[in-house]
Amino acid sequence: MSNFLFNGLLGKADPKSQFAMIPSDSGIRTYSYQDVFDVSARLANTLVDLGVEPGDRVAVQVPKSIEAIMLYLAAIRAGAVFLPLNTGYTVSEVEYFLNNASPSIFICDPSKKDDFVPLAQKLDIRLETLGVWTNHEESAGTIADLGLEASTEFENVERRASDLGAILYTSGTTGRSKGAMLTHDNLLSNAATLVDYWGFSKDDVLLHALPIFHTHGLFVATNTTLMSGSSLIFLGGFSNDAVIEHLPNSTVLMGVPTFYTRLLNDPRFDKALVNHMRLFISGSAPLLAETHIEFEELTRHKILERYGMTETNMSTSNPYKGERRAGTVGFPLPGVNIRIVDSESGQILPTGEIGILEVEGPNVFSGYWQMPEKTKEEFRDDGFFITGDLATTDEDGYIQIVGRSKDLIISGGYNIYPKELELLLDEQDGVLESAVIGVPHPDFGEGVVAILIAKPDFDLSEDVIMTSIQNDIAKFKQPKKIILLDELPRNTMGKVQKNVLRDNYKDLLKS
Ligand code: MLC
Ligand code: AMP
Repeated sequence: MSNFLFNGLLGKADPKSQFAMIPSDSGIRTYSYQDVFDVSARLANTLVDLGVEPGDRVAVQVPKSIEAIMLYLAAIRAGAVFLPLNTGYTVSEVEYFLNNASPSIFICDPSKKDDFVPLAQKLDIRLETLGVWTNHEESAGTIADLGLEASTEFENVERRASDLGAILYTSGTTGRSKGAMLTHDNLLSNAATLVDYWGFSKDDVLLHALPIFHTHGLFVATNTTLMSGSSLIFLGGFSNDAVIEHLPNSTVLMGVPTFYTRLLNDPRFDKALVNHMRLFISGSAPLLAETHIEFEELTRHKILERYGMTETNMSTSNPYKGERRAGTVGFPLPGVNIRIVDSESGQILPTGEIGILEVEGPNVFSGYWQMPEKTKEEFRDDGFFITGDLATTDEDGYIQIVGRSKDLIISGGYNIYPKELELLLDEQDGVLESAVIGVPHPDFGEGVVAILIAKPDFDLSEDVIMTSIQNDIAKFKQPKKIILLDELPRNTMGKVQKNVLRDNYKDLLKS
């Protein structure tokens, strides 16, 4: 039967071609496209046997593995909605997502199963596990074990373009995360556009070092590979050692800016290592023009910067063939409409002025899961999505992202909404109020700093606060530094002046 996304991604795949090479401490495994069909069918059968029905959410928080990618494809084949969660989220953060999305199954890391049993019982959600497969003698979790016994034949559940394929949660300015609903067409149309725009062919080998619970590593990197019939070198995560070891056998690297700044700081990373490379792509956070220039000076490669968002997939890109301009995110992708408007009036602004970037096209999501009001607020009546990013265009039409109207910190490509951390800090013993800001960080671009005001007669300490929040919020969202002040700077309206705080502490994390 026709399954819009699965057929679109794999309809032309050559079963004999290699899909992935997976290096690990226990050796190298390979996956052919035939394995992709077989393993995703086994896991789809397993999901169905466990009671997953079309439209059900399949929530997963599992370590990065090629089987986790197969689980994504299996959920799609079974007509379900894939819901990946950041592996850094704590049990209490996961509780919110499971409560909100009410999946029929939650698949976690085998080593964390005990932590989740009470939660799964409380919410009445089936709990299964999937780990990294390192050794055929050992279990890689219940889903993998069941999959081994399941058939490699699976009749895909019919899904149309407008059916939901995935929900990815993005934090919100109010502190509440929202589930972005992505349709089969959102994902497939964007993959098709990127394959074409970036010149992917079956000869490409993409070095995959990104996490696979976000748009970048899951959809941009993986869907383009599948759709072009190319292959992956699939790393468990980013490290200079692994990337430098595998670059010689790769043709494309996709990364967040931190990948590039880390590589530039490594004396082993030089022109000879990457002479053969076809393409370096950066996104998810601003790539400093100086990083772009330094990279070009060292390697003669111009990093191709693109811009996207969970809600919109990829919206703009520097050209593959034309000039890639440092400090810009290029042009709207084919089929994507972009406009820059005045935030108050919604009027389109003349070239060169700074306004809010709005997007419309087949790439744009269909709304926030069970939040019709929030969805309405973030769309214009004519269907344009209000990104909250501040942008301008130069005289040649290159778009520059110059800031954000939303109170958001992007650290190493991960989004952190200050409100979420402020709400948690305000609950801590002795805290009167807090303000959370992002300041320049040499490795992550921006780093989180929390400014706290103590209640009268309370002595706050950075250590005590850090210890008391550690089980409630993912490590990457925790402050890199806490500052204790007597009061927060406020304007005449009483609003906290975060710009003053950002300026006062701009050098705090620099070294
Ligand atoms: C790790 N830490 C971070 C962090 N990553 N802190 C803040 N921000 C981050 N991004 C914490 C660790 O827990 C650790 O804490 C300390 O910082 C040092 O960690 P590390 O070992 O140096 O980090 P590492 O594991 O190497 O990870 C860094 C990274 C990773 C950059 C490789 O963060 C990463 O893979 N980022 C990619 C994110 C991504 O894929 N974003 C796409 C979103 S989609 P301690 O105290 O234990 O030492 C999207 C749409 C689009 O945005 O357009 O693409
Ligand atoms: P997320 O919600 O995790 O998908 O993050 C999306 C946000 O990342 C966007 O709204 C932008 O603020 C930011 N972003 C993505 N790509 C870029 C880029 N190339 N330059 C600047 N910001 C970017």
